Amino acid sequence: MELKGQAFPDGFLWGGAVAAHQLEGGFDQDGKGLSTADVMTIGANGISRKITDGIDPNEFYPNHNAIDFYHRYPEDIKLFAEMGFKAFRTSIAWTRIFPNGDEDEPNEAGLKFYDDMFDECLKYGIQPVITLSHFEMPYHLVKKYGGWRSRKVIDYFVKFATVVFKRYKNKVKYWMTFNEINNQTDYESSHALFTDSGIIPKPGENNEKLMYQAAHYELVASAKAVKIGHEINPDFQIGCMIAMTPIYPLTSKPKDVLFAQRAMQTRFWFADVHANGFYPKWLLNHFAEENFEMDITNNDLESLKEGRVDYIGFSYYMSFAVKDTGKLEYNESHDRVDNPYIKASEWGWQVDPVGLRYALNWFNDRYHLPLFIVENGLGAVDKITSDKKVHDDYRIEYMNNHISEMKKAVLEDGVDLIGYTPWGCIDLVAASTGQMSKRYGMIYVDEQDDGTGSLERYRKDSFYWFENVIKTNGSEIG
Ligand code: P53
Repeated sequence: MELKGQAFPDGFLWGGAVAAHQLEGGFDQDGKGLSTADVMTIGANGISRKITDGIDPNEFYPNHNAIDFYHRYPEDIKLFAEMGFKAFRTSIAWTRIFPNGDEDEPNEAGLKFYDDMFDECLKYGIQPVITLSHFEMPYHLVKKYGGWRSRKVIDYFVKFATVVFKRYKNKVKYWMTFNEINNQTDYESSHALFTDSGIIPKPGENNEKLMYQAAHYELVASAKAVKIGHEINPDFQIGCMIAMTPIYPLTSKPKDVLFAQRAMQTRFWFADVHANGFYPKWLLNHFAEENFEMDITNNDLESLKEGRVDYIGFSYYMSFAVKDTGKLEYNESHDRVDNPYIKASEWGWQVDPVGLRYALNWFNDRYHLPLFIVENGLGAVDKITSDKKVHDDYRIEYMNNHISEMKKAVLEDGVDLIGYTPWGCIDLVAASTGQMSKRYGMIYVDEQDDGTGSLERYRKDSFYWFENVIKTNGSEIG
């Protein structure tokens, strides 16, 4: 099929994506409480961020001020409107609404901030697309309850969700519950359990068991929120958010293929529970095999059934590969191998546009639900010229190649895709490293890793390129 000249379906949601803690700053403004993102220091390429016990005055915390979207959002949203955005994905910082997480009443100043910011989007016809928990939760819930170790946190989350669903029921249609809930599959990494679940494992604890229990509570909380959301506004579309990294077998050796299949099951069972409303049997068998005494009640199983998601939101940056290890259990922190057919980014992320078409078809075949690409992009070092230009042809190439594969999935394969919101449409603080220099944006922000800089915004070459993609509804992409 000749793709050039054909447009995406009418109403396709082109836009951009960010998360509250990575761009807002204002970490202690207007009653906001401390969040898990506020106790993570800066790292570097290959060097993990530290998680400190509260705030250490000798450390630098890049999320505290981030890019100051909290005060500059009118200017930034104006730039998004100039690019032609139809949708803007961000998250609500739980700690602006419930500073400690366990209060009875929400913080009005925090609610007002999102009211005003959403109005600013709607003024330009930009739909806010909202994640409820994007890699952050009140730090108080971590200190008092151990984060998502505790079943109690389900109620606090559901309360938070209910308050914001009611407040914004006429301003927001598309919601997601937990960002990249499946990132914690990498439970041995230094902070996947903390960013997803507010958990700091103690020496001798079984991280895998911790991960499964926390994920279970989150899935129940998500399902309860979905059910309540639909009662508040039946038009709500409430999705999950999965970090999609296809996992390929390194060769066609049957044991490589079988292992890759189990690796996919291990990384994506979260989506099964979100979409199907029940646990896959292989996983229940695994819990029994490992003697994980999981706290899963009959009421929980009922909730999971009643709160199935409306769509699958997912991020797509890269693919993985694996080969037979002589056992079937996949350990994400150890079992990945380099794919010889793929080049990696400067940060070691294996860039694979074809994998996006594969991912779209995989989700479509498995769940038969609408899909929404809510993150995609290239983290790269940008150079700004003396006349304030950024010639980011590498970013344009990355996006062009991904949109081209996405177009094939939609127009040739018939995948039902709601929209495409590339990550970090404006430069912001990287989640994994805390760096500003790992830039994704189409808008350059003058800020360095140490927080210095004027915070001025500049349009990159990719800004004008994406503006044209949106204006032509993708019809010039081949
Ligand atoms: P940064 C790992 C793998 C795939 C996506 O990531 C990931 C991560 C965690 O870093 O996170 C998502 O900023 C996440 C965003 C994040 C973005 O990808 O580490 O939802 O918050 O910023 C890019 O380069």
